[in-house]
Amino acid sequence: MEDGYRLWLRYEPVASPELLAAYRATFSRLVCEGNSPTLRAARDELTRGLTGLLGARPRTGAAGPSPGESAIAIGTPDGSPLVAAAGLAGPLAATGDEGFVIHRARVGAESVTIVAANRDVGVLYGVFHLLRRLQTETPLADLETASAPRVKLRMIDHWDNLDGTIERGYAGHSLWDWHKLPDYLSPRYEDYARAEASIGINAVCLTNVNADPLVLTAEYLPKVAALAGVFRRWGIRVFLTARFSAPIEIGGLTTADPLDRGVAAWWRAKAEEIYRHIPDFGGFVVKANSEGQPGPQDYGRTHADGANLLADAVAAGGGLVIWRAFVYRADVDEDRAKQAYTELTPLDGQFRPNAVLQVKNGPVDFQPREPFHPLFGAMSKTPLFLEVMLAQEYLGFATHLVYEAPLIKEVLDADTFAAGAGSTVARVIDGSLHGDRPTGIAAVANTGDERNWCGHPFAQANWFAFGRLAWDHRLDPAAIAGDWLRMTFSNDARFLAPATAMMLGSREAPVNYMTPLGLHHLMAKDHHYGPGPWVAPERDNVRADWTSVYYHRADAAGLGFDRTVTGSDAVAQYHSPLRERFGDPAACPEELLLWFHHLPWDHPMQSGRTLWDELCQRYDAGVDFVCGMRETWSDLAAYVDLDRFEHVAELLAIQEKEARWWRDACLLYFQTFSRRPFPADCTPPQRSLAELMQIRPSHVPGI
Ligand code: GCW
Repeated sequence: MEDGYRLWLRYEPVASPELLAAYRATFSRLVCEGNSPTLRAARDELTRGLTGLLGARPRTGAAGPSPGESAIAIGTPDGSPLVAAAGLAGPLAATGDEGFVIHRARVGAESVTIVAANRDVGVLYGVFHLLRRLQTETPLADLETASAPRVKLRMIDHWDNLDGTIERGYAGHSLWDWHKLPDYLSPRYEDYARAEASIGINAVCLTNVNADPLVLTAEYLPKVAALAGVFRRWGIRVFLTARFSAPIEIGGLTTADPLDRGVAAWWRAKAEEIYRHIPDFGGFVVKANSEGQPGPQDYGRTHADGANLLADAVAAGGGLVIWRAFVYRADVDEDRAKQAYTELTPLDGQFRPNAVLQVKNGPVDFQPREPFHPLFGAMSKTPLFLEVMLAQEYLGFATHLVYEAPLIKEVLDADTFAAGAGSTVARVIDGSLHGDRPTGIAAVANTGDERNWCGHPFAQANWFAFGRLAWDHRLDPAAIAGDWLRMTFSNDARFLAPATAMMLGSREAPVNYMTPLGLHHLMAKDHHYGPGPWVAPERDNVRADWTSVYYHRADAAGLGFDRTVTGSDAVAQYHSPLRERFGDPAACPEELLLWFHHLPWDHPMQSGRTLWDELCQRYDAGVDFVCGMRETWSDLAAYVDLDRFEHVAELLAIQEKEARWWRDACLLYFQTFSRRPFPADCTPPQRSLAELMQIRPSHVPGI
């Protein structure tokens, strides 16, 4: 049964007879000189992959080639005489610690494909790269390459709780079986690590940022060490979340004040204890003074004081502190979209070299579309990591097919203008704009213990695409989708063209059926599943910046959040020419219009329609796209196994139902302010607003 467990590492037999013959002749013998755990992992993966793809296990050992056959050799110049003799010092010099070179050469009388790297982990990445190229039916002539990652830390953040639940997890329970660790190591840990390594992920934070200090205790550290022990040979370092008040909760201190000597000593001792268990421990990820989490401000200190306290503790072990920039306060009346910038920019230059700020793609919270976070243009002296979310908290959970690579790419390519044109977010995070520093990108995981890892078969594509973009942010989302589809389903061109088009349009669809034209944060309270544009502070007894009315500001006059100089002036947090562009309704990109402006219902849009009519049209377009995806998918039955075909088809049916739910709820609600009829070409909602407001699903996952 095709249950999706194998992800994109299926290694099904090569379908093209010509390519199969060519590959068989080229990769008939496998030479792996050297014997580290990582090299063995690379060798075993290559054996497994070639065996599946070519239908025959490659021969190993030193025996010479049979006529017409040739070898594949993997290794480093230090560990492999064959690789050392291949004369690859030049190209290898540019590939650093993790990159690799794939080169076809004659060694003596033999023709050899060489996967070479400076370090074993680079060999591992080279092997996965080569296998991907074979899985996607690449001609032999195109296999040569040299590649190196553009950022140093490529990280997956799990929001997994120690009780096995996952905050914002929609694919089952946590993969980490804390109860049975460290004695029982589920085989799934290894499969997880393989999957991460196959896309270049080299860091994993195991625990939720809403952190439980228990994970830092003597009871749990051996469990963490056991997972780190599995992950290590796959090039993955483990991080943990640190609850800022841990010195009180598990240390017996009376304070967690970052400037208190006893507190600093406690964190140093704790870090030493962790390093005794996990010598390559990556460091701490911290959410502090945000959404009720404790932090340095509880003691009148700054975020820099807090980050530096922990950075000093892990410095001796070579660790990092990843301090999240997702900070905003309940007791402050400033536009939430502005608060992180207001809070953190004065601290630029005050962080230790091993402290970094991790910034979400947008200034509010992983919405279907946001402008890029203004902090990316404003902290030139502080290393910034980008944080994106693979779990679809605001993108329909695991029932909606949404390919997120275009969203991630949109923020990477966004120009901050911090040092003139071309100062893209990608160049801020890869260190090329502001100089050498820790560089990184992180994603909130979308995995769980469901058999197919991610819940929706197509959600695997987001995990895959994130890894690929983390390795090289210049990659094209279409090319990544193509690779994933080929590896996951089929190399058949008749399948690939429509399936790729479906994926590429699938991000704009939820933007349209949930929050078009720059609207944001219209979801239901708490669980965030389904629409809730009516959520309001008094009505729902919740703080203002957790409501929808705070963000959409609908009234009889119009719709949208005025963030220009006449409103919250959030535009001032962007450099020229962006602040002028965003600040002028005539120049502001329409997809961000209502993020920055409150506009009359009859505001003229580029299409010639009024704002109200355009809003209706966008909501409709979102639903229409989902209907189109259902048609496309049903035409592709011939290329997909029945299990996955039906699974996706049924989920698409749910998505259509939910897209209509979103559209109808939002339009009927906004109509109470616009007091305008639905345009003639808009499908009228079937249910009343009152009925839609009654929908209150129980036991929604992921809270
Ligand atoms: O998106 C919000 C989520 C919270 C999450 C928070 C964060 C882990 O609703 O569940 O908390 O972001 O990023 O810290």
